[in-house]
Amino acid sequence: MNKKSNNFYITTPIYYVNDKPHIGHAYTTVMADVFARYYRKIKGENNVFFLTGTDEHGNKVANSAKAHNLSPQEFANNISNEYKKVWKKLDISYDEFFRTTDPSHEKIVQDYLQQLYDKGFIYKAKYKGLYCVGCENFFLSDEIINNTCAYHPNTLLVEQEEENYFFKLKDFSVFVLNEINKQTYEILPTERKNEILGKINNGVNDISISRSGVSWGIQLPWDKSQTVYVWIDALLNYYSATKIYSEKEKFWPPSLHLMAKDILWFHSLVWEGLLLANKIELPKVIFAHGFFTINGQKISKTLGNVIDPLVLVNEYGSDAVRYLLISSFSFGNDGDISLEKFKEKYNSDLANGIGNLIARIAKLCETLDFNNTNIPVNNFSSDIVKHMSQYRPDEAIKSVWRRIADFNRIIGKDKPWKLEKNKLKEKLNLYIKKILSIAFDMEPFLPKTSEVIQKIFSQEKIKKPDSIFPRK
Ligand code: ME8
Repeated sequence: MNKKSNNFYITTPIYYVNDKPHIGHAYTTVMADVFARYYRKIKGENNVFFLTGTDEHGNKVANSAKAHNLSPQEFANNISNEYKKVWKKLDISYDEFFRTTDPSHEKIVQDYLQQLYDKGFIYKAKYKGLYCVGCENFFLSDEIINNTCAYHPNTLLVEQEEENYFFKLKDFSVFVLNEINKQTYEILPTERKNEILGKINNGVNDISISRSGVSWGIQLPWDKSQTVYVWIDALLNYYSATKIYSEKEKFWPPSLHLMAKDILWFHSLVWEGLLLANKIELPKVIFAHGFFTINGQKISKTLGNVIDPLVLVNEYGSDAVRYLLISSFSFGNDGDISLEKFKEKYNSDLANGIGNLIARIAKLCETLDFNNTNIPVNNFSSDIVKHMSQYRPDEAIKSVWRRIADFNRIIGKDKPWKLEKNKLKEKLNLYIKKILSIAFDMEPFLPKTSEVIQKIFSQEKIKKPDSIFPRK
């Protein structure tokens, strides 16, 4: 495999289709979109592969389907379409949308596990433990709070005892640890990496890779009475995708797996164990961002505080929602979402910030009947490059907004409307160059606004546009 490859392969988790997407899913997917758009500019359109999709098997999905009186497949079709609809509204530029019920994936999973079985890395054993169907995962006693896991306070753990097939994760954890220490692949942010290292050093158990009591899943090729554990099926999507879609094989290994910290363990150890066992090169970076609450509470259907991204997009527009999500939280840390704060930020940063700046400059140009000869800028400013290379899209967008605030201040100080005509022309040329650079820097974050600004300020006769971000 070519280490110096110019390719960039970025993934989001594939989301469960037990319910419609909420703001947490939107956050990860918008962030992944920012990276994909950024690297398309840096590396070229054809050198980026942005994958998202849906995780459709397992009891969590089967139970929801049943509650809606639909077959799991019908229900999965509906919800995965919901995901596609929301991503379209948020201008998510994914290259492929993966579904684990794709028959080509099912075949790849079966072949993959058969290989591990033939190599002797899979064995049969009895397992008894407390299971959270919300996470589709077993929990150890030190991770349990009031008979629930930390992420699903309304879902009681149930005791399950089954005879399953197990993957020898414990054996491979030593090799994974070695790769982490060699920095062959990175877990970010560093605090998360240290947590994972601590957990591995505390001892790793082998992991069950099949279920006997779950019918909605991929059959194990060597024992048709069992289905593949939904997490194993799901993780393999990242690999399957490079085989299923045409001309994607060159993208292996993944450059960046993005997710929240809730599923980091699966992505930073289990996934690597499965890959090492089949001698497949490991992903480069696993990045886990924080987990969000809404007004201090866990996002939960039962609590009725779920924010539908579509409602937000209808209220503010897609770029505004993207901006609010990207800039409101430090990438990697937990955060709290408040609709009131979103509104304040919308008015101060978008309506008053960029909206005002565009209007002021365009109006000056229009009044002067200015002859514009500027052409769009074609490269990112050094701040953007620095922050993006450090996995800080939040800092990157903040640096753009600092420039916007400074710019508004400078115009106030310059008082260009008082300048004589020739001096004013000089100033406007300078302003336009600056705003075109801001517009280019904005593209990965606010693609529509970026395009609108570039259009306005590349015309020969600049006209003041209708308000881009009307006050709310
Ligand atoms: O775990 N804050 O799917 P899932 C931040 N199917 N991010 C959040 C969030 C919150 N409150 N809630 C959800 C699964 N997310 C598996 C993944 S991948 C091989 C299989 C985002 O639908 C975040 O990215 O429960 C989190 O990791 C993911 O949704 C969990 O999505």
